[in-house]
Amino acid sequence: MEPILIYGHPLGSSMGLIAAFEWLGEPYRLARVRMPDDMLADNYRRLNGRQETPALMLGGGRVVTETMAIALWLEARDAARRISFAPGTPEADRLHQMTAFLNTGFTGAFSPYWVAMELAEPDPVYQAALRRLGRELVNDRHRRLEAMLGDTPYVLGDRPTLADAVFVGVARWADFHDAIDPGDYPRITALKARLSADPGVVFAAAIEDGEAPAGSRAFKGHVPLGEVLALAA
Ligand SMILES: N[C@@H](CCC(=O)N[C@@H](CS)C(=O)NCC(=O)O)C(=O)O
Repeated sequence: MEPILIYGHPLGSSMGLIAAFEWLGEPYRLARVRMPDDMLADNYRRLNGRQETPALMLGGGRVVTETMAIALWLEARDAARRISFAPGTPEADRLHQMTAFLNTGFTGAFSPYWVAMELAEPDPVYQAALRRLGRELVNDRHRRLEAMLGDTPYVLGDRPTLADAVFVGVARWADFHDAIDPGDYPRITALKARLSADPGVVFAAAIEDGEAPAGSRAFKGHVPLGEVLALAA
């Protein structure tokens, strides 16, 4: 059975993992989750007890959750080293360091914005404070990332890797929340522009938008969420 990536929309971080599957080029399927509605159903806990996306369904009902774990699963299958580096090398260490930073501090900085947006009852004073905190945290993490990036076209060199995949799904949240001035971060802004023109990312974004893009040799189609949940039972 091909692995099935369970991705969330709209604006899910998992969009970057769809691009990673495209870059890897190995057969895969997708299952689409409307956030948060589909994840609130009790049976979704079979896939992820924390009711989050992404998740990866493997043969025999085995499920891998957490972006970092899915990225490592992809790395282990990347024999041709298309999206990763040989284990034990300084490049592999740098990939893990960058991916961890992007999946923790960089992603987590947006939490106050999401809390402000998803509050059950409006509370303008609290929401304004959350947005202020979010802006500070997001800009702090952007400053750090800007300093960590070199003058290479992608996060770690001249080709996209798993670090770019983890970055691209999340980086657009800064624009959605109007959290940054793009001119303050020229390397990040150039990286976002380059990645948004990348064929794998264009494909992933079209899938997320509910389109049926052509041109992928690896993507073998969608599986209804109900069928994936049955596999996990
Ligand atoms: N630590 C998890 C976090 C995943 C996460 O926060 N996913 C978001 C979507 S990007 C989610 O499912 N949020 C719940 C919701 O939207 O209700 C990971 O890295 O996979």
